[in-house]
Amino acid sequence: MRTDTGHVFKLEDYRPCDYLIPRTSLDFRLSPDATHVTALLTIERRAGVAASPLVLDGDGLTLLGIAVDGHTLPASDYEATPDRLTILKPPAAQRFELRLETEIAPSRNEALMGLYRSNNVYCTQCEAEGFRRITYFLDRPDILSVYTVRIEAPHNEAPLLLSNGNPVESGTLGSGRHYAVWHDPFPKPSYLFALVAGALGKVAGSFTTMSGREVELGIYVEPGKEQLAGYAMDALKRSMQWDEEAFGREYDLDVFNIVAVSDFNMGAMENKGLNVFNDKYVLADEETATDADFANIEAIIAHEYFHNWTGNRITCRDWFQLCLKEGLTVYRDHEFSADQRSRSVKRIAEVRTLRAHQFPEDQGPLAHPVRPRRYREINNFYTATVYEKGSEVVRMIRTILGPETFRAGMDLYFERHDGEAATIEDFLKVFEDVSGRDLAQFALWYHQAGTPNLTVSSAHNAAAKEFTLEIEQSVPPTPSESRKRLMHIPLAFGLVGANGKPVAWTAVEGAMVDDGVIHIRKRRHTVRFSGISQRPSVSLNRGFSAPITLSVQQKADDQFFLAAHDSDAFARWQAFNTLLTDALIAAFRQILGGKEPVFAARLAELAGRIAGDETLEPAYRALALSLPGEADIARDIGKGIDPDAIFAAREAMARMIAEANREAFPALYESLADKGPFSPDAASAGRRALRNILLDYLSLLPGGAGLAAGHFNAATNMTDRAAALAVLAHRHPGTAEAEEALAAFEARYRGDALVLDKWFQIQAGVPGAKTVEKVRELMRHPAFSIANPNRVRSLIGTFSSANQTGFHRPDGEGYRLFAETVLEVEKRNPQVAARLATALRSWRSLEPGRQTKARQALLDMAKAENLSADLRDIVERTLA
Ligand code: 0A1
Ligand code: ZN
Repeated sequence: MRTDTGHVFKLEDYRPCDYLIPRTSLDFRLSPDATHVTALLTIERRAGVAASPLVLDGDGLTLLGIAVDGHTLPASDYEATPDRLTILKPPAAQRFELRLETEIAPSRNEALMGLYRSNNVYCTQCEAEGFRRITYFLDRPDILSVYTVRIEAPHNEAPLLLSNGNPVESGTLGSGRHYAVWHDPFPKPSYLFALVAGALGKVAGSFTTMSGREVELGIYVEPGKEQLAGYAMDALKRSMQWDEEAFGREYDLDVFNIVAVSDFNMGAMENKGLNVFNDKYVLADEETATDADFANIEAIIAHEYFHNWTGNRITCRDWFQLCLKEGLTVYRDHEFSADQRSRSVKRIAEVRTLRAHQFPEDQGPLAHPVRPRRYREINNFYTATVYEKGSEVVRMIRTILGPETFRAGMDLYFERHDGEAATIEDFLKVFEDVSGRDLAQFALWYHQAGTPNLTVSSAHNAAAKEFTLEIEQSVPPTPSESRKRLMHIPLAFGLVGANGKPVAWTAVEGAMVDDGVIHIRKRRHTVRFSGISQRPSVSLNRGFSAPITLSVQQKADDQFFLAAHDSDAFARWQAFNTLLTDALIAAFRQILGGKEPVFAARLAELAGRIAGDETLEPAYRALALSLPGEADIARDIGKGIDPDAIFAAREAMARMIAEANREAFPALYESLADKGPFSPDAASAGRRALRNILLDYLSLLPGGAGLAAGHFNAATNMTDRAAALAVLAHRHPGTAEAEEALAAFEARYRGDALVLDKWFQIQAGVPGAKTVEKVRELMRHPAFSIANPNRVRSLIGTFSSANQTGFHRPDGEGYRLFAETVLEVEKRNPQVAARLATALRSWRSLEPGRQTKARQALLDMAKAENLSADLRDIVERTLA
């Protein structure tokens, strides 16, 4: 484990390396406890650079042998530590061959970085800095090398031997051993290196590219699970097709392989030609996966595939540029899913995710720009800001330039930078070049942290037939950036007349208004629309054109009107959601002794109308009916958070909606029952989603537990079964119905770890004080393992990030369990521990009693001995 060196990496310190490694040959003799690695590196001194020591990165390595140009290097000519190899006087020649031998123990690698074993399968994870745990190397993304990899292992232990690129040779050796050689002709950074070896089942497919080349596709899974990989294969083919159509991007190797492993720190990894996946994002059928799982699989398969161009063919110059590949690739996978499913439903889901994960990051101690300028541990920058906000920034470029110019810019990007390690400046430049525009102010979206806010008020002057919008921008201070510059915010909007139709204006002044977008660039804009005789309602940030918060002075009547009539589906959903949030906040304040009006009855009535509106997609109706989450409400309240009061307010609102619609909801619920065989398509999933949210409401009426138990018992797919189980466990905890269903679920899926994760998750999410003890008990369940990231995230991750009343138990017991467990995980897997620890990032918004206890938990973690760089970085920034 790397402990903290305290070193801070800075963007401005970037220097190209004096040396390059144009070719890399690796030879692996696999063995669980002693894998022998021989690396033959062609080292080239960059033209014009004087001879200087060559310093290679390592991490926990032992050097067994070293030779330069075939001659063993005398000990006086180099210095080797576990973390660094320095060749003191490299040969004077421009080029030389360096041969390195190291030995590693994959079976003891619990950090799951570098070469490790998962379920007896050898696999690698090298992003960001895992390659240096395999051999000494210039382990940085601007060192592009052509790799040839030879793998040797006993045939019975590892019948399958995979690496990047195309297979070139394989054969048997004496004493039951065999080998395979792979060659990847595309120069790549070391973080994209991959090796997989073991006994795996294969699902084969093929794809003919737009230029007529056949690509062999393979998805490898645990033997016996092949029938669960069909959906992933289908998603892969659709992704390949879509990237040709939407971006003109064709796949470039003869084979494309995906391997599913059961121990993985993240979702998946885009290694060139050999993607490695968390099996949770590959394996699915109706019996074991929910509709949300199917949608995630489709999105992540696409994401990793799309990286082949955005990330692999064009990679990042340094890790500060991470959003260059991640933000852009998330944007691409969002567009793919929008095209495969319902665009408006997808957009609402994206915005909910952004608000749930990125907004709290931006508003708390871990805030950082989409392109950070500093880091201590790069692993901690795989964040919602880099990924999700990074994607929103790309989307804004498209909004500002229009679809054709955006596409021309992307084409130029691929043409200009193919084979390079590029920067955000390179990316912005292509759009400036194709559009002739200056994007300097826009570039602040990459450089400045914090969520901008727009305050908007409006006025109508009937006599002058003039409608005015007063818009003011502000960007809140964030850690280490107290003064902010003014941003360019593309604000899509509409003026809506009393008939629900758009209102036209004859002239507009005060801001550039173009194609339904107001371009906010100054602190204040007074935007005057002339020729408007009746006061319109204003629909703002349509389609969520900018990742901002809005403070709008608008009458509740206007909001109700937009919630029923806005032609922009996102804005319409937003109007209703804002009303719900406002009412929930008012109720929260009432619970704490205030007196604020709550429009509950009117909202309950509107909820009923939306639920039954046949002109709306069921998936959209389901999203509208799902109340803002407890954390969403807390975020909007901002400070003095008492999660129990928020819970009570939300519960009361749900009951009110259920009561008000007790006549209509049952019939609607009945009418949505699945007819015919299961299909994971978006329309069927939408109907299940609507039916399941109706079940949630109906379960609050008399006889509700029985209804949910019936739903559970009659379920013919995991979506319905898991939804009913959650309703029982969360709405009726401790009842016979809930206990029986939990036991039945456990018995049915005993032995299927991925499905039992849902069982852990549902129980970790049970609201209330008792869940802390339940989580402790579940940590002793035979299916739980502290070494497996999926188990840890299901139980501890859900408890700490999705159970407000349980985790924030007033006596601090939730925090204590959390801190203990994070430290326990940390001994094995610092990355997973650090990510878990971010659950406390909003501790300052809690009411004083909880705040003190949460802070204590952070201090307890901070004072633990030998803290990893990963966890120390998170804990210290959170406390700062
Ligand atoms: N590049 C991957 C995410 C990823 C990052 C780091 C990892 O190391 C444990 C693994 C995966 C993606 O964006 O999908
Ligand atoms: Zn990615």
